[in-house]
Amino acid sequence: VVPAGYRDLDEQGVKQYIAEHPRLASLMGKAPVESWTCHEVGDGNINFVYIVEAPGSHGVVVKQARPYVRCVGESWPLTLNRMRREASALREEFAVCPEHTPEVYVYDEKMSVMAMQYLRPPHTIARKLLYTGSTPDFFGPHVAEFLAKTIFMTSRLASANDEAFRKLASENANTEMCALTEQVIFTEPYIVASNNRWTTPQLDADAAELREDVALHAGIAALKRKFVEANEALLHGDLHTGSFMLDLEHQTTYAIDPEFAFYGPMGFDIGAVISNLLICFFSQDGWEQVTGEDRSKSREFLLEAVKAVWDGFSSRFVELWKQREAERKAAGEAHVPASDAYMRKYMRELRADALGFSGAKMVRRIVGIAHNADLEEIQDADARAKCERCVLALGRRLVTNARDVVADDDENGVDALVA
Ligand code: ADP
Ligand code: SR1
Ligand code: MG
Ligand code: MG
Ligand code: MG
Repeated sequence: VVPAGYRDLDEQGVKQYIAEHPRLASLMGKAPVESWTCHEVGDGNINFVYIVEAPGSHGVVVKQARPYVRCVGESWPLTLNRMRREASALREEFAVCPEHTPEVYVYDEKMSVMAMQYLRPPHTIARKLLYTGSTPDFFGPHVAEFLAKTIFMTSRLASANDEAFRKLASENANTEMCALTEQVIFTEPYIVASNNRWTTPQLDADAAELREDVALHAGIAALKRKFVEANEALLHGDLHTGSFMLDLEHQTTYAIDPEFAFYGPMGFDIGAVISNLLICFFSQDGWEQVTGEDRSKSREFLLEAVKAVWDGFSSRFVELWKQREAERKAAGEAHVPASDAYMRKYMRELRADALGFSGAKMVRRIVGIAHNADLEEIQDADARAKCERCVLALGRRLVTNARDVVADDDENGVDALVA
């Protein structure tokens, strides 16, 4: 339902909108409106994003959700409620992890608009930096910190009481956006669906095999069940490498775009990041062929980043958990303490969940509606398909068998994932 008073903004309309909102206008400094510039920069699948700048000011980013999916058009209507969910999630993330979250200035329900901190150049979306050969060592540790803080601090493990937690989980269900994820990640890649696409004819047989693979179907059903039924923490919900902006010069990392935020299984966000790093890893063969460059440093970096994300996440998460347990004890709460053995078991299960979800996210990026530029930009279809087949093979292995992969990984490290 489109609220009364809603209108689509264009570049002129955005400038006028800012001028009419004192909080936003004050961020534009003293330069007159006529000297402001506004550019639509949305390169994502779903929304419209405008950067507004004025001489001598920090500028503002304005994001508007229109009542449909941008990359498809008006034939795919989509809830405007997503902008409320995004603003609310950014505020939650900012409260616990301001160093990796842009500040929200204004959320406007009627216009389905959010104004936020402009992450100025040299901030750049991580995806292209990574697949073109950058190796920012700070990225993995920053992502680990973001994941540990946002996941732990919004989980029941940190919550004051179970009743408050249940209330938050139901208020932040984001059902329509979750339904989209259920459709495009957990269902369509495994059936005949008009949204699906893949590198054809090279992967025609591979896509057909996915539709007949009973073990794979059992694996994705178990993951979908967890996605729908688990309410473990407030998740970002769409944490691919296009949702991180990096400044290589000042070594900063920000997570943007949590419009899919919901209370779900912790492994879903962790798996999203890991899958995107692994997709980038597998794309490097293709890029090597296209550019003639040696990408062994990138491959090494990407595997190290996967390790840094998991190891950094799990050690920080356990540290936060132990602090919280100590607080509960000091406060004399009626609480059964979590033992080290229980924490170890919890983290092992979480790792298997993360790897399972990362497999689902790998499969969807090869045969579903939304693909990754890491692979999509490789123009030579044979070279691309060769990389994509590796992504599919690992995705399948992780969806069907993440628990065994975790055991193997314990012995042989992260290299075992891509062997
Ligand atoms: P969508 O929901 O459509 O995927 P995103 O939130 O990912 O939209 O934004 C699309 C693009 O807009 C990003 O890839 C990035 O280039 C730019 N962008 C978004 N937020 C900011 C920001 N706070 N500062 C600078 N650029 C941004
Ligand atoms: C219509 S599917 C679009 C995809 O883009 C978003 O960023 C999410 O990943 C979603 O699945
Ligand atoms: Mg996006
Ligand atoms: Mg988005
Ligand atoms: Mg593709």
